[in-house]
Amino acid sequence: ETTPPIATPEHTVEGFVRQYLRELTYTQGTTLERASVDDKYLALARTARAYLMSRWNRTVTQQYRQPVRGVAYLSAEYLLGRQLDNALIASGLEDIAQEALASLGLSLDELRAAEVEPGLGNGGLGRLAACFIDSLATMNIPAIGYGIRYEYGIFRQTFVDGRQVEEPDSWLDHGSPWEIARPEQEVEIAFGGHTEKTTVNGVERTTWTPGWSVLAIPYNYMVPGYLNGRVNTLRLWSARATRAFDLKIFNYGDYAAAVRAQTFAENITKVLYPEDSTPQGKELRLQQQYFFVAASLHDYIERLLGEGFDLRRLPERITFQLNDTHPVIAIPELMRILVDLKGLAWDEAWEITRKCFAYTCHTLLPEALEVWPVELMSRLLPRHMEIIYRINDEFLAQVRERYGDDEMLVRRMSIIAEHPERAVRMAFLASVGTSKINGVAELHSQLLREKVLTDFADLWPEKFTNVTNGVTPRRFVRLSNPGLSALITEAIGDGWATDLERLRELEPLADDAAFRAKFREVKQANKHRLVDLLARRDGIVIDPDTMLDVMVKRLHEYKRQMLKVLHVVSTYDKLRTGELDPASAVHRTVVFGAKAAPGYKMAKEIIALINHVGARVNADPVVSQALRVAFPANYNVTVAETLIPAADLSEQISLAGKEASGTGNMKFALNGALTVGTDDGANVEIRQLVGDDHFFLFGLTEPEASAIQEAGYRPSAHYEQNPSLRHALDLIASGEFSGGDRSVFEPIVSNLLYEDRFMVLADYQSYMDAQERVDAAYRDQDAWSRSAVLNVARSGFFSSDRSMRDYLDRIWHVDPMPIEG
Ligand code: 26Q
Repeated sequence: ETTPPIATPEHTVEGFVRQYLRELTYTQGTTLERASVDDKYLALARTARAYLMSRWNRTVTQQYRQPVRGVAYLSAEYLLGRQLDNALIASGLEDIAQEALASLGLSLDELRAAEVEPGLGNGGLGRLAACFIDSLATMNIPAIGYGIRYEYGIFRQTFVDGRQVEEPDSWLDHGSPWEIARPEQEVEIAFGGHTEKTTVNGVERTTWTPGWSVLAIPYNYMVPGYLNGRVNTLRLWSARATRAFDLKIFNYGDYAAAVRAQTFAENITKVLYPEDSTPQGKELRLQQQYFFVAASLHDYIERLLGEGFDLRRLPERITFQLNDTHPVIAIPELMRILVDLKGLAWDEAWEITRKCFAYTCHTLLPEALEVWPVELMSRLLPRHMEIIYRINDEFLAQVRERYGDDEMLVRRMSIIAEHPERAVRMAFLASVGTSKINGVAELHSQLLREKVLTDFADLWPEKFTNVTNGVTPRRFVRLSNPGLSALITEAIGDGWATDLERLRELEPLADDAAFRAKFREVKQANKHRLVDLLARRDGIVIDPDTMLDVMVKRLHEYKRQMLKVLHVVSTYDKLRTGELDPASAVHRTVVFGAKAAPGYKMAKEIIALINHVGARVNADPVVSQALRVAFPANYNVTVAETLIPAADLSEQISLAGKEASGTGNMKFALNGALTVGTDDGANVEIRQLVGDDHFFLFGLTEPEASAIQEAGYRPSAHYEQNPSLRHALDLIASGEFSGGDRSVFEPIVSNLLYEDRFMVLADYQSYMDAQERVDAAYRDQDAWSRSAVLNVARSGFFSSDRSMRDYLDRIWHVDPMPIEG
């Protein structure tokens, strides 16, 4: 450490005020009187950052070129959410900041609302990565996250006539106080061109002459541990044109055209792809993947390990954790580095490579498995394609050796698919090129072994393991539910936010009427916060004195928002016809939040249907006494933080065997919502932990669903046999929700009647029955809050700290490294 220590601003209101005014004056270049809200927010962000800066430097210094084992998390997505509050709670500054701002006549609430969240992810997978790096920092683990600095994150959703319209998310427009660019640490990334074989001293070598290249510029983000003085790094890469482009500018004559050509390179990190289940095989997407992975491997090996490191020892130092198949091109890239650039023998390089990588799978849907056409891979990454072919040849030789010449099996297991076109199966490459493969919930890991990667699990049973997902209690309880947090601390003391199993100590309090009353007060206050947010943000009016029934997640047929719609429509019908009495029925507000991939037609139709049903329900003077629907546009992490703590009922209703894990389900349970859910993903574990009496289970099990599919599923049979279901579908088909136009929702109805891939109709009655049990349970508010408290007390397992412990024990074998001083 050669830099003289610069004192961190004092941890007092005066210290905070001083630093704040300094930032406002010298960085923002303005005065309190003149400053815009953006100015004031930016100065506040920089103030919080200043408190963390020396801790960040200390952490980085300790990690840099030190011989300790660490982990590098490779993810194409990080759905971080707002940074300000997290920085403040991590450094114990919330109260100080509040007071300091108040003394300047400013409101923390107003300024925090000015932050645009970095939406650099689609949903579950990206948010999981954000939770994991939070836990790693809080647990003092030497870790770095690598990813992509998209200029445009997940699109902003608006509704026009109830239909989704996408708008660009230009999140960097208002300034980016949380990132620090390190242009001097740029990495050049090559694409295209051709390869040549040469023989040097009898040794065959391959050289790759690329056709073009771009620069990867790193931007560092702080990942503060919770109250532990540690700040890890998230390093996101941004694409820039190389100086070769600049040179051409001078030689070319056509200056303007040459400058325009630069934008070609810079397109690589322009936008996050909004598809999250049916990858489109787009060239730019493969460019993004290779771009960030190649930059990250180079950065780790050349900068963090440094000169003179013996790469044969690489597996002793690092595990590269592959978040789904998106970064799997790292496997041939490391082979290229070791063999072509560092001169290691193929076999030795392969052993190192396999030991360095581990792969997490996040899906069970066959259409979600990434494959890249060989034609594309060969054109963009010719050397990597050769390496993949050789990996495949040697792997298939091993298969033949083990099983004999079973050509069916060989074709099944080949990394290269032959139909419908020659393509690289990325999940297979990941299975062959890593030492561990994990699913994200018990059921998912089991189905992975039995249904998706069966042949690989048979060949290498010891490679397969499970790590059930988790969520960070710092953001999803401490920060988002201050009321519940205070109640918990009052009851069991602090420390629970980093040791979430301690919530068990709340169990006896479930039987304490006074505690339950306080719990209900907190829930009610959270509902009022939500009422305010929806009024302010969306102009939506909701009644806090109703059951809050929430389904928030990406829109997918397998997640079955349609099932929830059918429940709403059936209830509407019953209230309208008088079968249900609006005065005595349990009053519900059903809240949806969901974005559809822009090209996913059926998903967008379902969004329109939800909005149209909602409009009809809310406009009906009789029905709306007992049932209302709210669908705020642009559901994101920030909305989740207010919505989840207010919820009474959590909808987790995917067809069994389709949702890998789910993580929203965990956030709701931790905030004291009860779940109505299928036996799917992590719901299984939630139910086991909270107990059957405090969870509303319904629906087919995975084996039952599979058996029906195999025997030939006929959805229309359910329509024919079930009058209530028939009424609901007929009502939708009749034009009731589309101004009498029968054609609008016809595609949805006929899809359900004649295809229904995700068995909505098969689970309809069971779901309706479960909802009746929900109503009955809700009528007894005291019993309901007892269940809610037990949900909180028994959900400590779902902390992402526990997930990290499992990764550490089962996969990474990395030790914590406390920061001294
Ligand atoms: C791939 C190639 C091209 C374009 C896009 C993609 C792509 C992007 C995102 C494919 C998939 C995703 C995201 C998947 C995802 O979020 N999966 C969810 O992961 C969660 C965390 O493990 C689980 O809880 C959910 O069950 C799972 O659906």
